[in-house]
Amino acid sequence: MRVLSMPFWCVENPVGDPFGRSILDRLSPLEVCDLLCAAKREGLIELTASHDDNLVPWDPANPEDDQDPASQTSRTLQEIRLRLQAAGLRMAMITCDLHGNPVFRGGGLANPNPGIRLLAAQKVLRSIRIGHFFGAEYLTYWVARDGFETQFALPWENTYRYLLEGLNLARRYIRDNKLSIRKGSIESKPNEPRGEMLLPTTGHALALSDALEEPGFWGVNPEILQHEAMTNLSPFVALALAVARGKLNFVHLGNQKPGQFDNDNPTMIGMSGVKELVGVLWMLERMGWQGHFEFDNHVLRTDTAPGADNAREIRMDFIRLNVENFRLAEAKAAELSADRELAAMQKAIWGELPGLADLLARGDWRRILAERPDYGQLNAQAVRIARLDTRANRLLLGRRE
Ligand code: XUL
Ligand code: MN
Repeated sequence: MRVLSMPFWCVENPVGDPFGRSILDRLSPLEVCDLLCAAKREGLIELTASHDDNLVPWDPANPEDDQDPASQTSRTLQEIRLRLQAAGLRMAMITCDLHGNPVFRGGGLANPNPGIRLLAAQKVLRSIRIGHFFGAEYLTYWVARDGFETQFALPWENTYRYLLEGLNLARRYIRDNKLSIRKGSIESKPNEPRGEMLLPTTGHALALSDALEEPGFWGVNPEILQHEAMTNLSPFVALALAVARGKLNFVHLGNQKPGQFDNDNPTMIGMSGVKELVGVLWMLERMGWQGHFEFDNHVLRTDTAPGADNAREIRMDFIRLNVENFRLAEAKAAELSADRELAAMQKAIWGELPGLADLLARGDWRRILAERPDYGQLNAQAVRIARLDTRANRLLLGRRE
């Protein structure tokens, strides 16, 4: 069974939208922490994650308040750490919120204004220290407000250099100070909150990661089914390429109607997504990827109601529903992996010519040129994909025969 993470921000979200205010009562960071600890005690999750701002407020005039043991920031962080430790819940990932504070409305690490880039850099370094305080392994950079609405607003000749400088700085700070974070993670998104974002897809994030000072430190955490599907891309290519490059850190998980705004529906809640998620789990298992899934979604706004009891119960229910849906998909993926009939159908399509596969893998062009494959026989076989998919559908819908 996969290890699962539920972040602070998903549970805290009181679910307002651009057309209406929040309905759920707000919870303090300590109250959110207590719900996450209860979820750990129930055996639902093993890990959590947070933005800096979900834990403690940021004061730009005092960017090192976390270093002062007497500060309110330090006291709150201490209390959260004590509660997490008592529940055995690990903070796996820290990410710097560069989207909420209005000063970052024109961008964070890639903001064209060096004064704002400096504020962003100081905030990222503080987030890294907070992550280290909790023993976090991952630092996520989500592209957030690094983007544009009009093409003439950005100094394009410098824009990606700014991003590289900001991320290289983060890596150097972690290395020089021997901090707990062992991987940087880049999360792409095509739009929202900006009209266009600088890293719209996982492919863009992977390409940028290779241009950083220490490419091996950096990987990605695609958000499926949301971020890629917002522009009708497939989660399979994003994840498979990231695994093939050895750069899939973890997966952000929710549900999405393809082509829409960032739905952030809970896992498998919505009109589609069941077959996709089962397929993703089947594929990642096949590829031997061992990492964890982190929910990144929120309560459906319809499913909220005001009041203190609702504020806790609805959020706990939200965690339980995410986990239940994930485990359903996971069990189904295992069933598909174990199905002999499906395996036989795949074999018929994928071919059984290990000698030739090895020959191609070795890449010796002389031997490759010397072969004479049987074109007639190869061309005479129908590629029976619809039949194979029907078998998968039977398994998905519970009709085994
Ligand atoms: C926004 C999103 C973020 C990141 C972390 O769409 O996915 O919550 O995952 O900042
Ligand atoms: Mn995300």
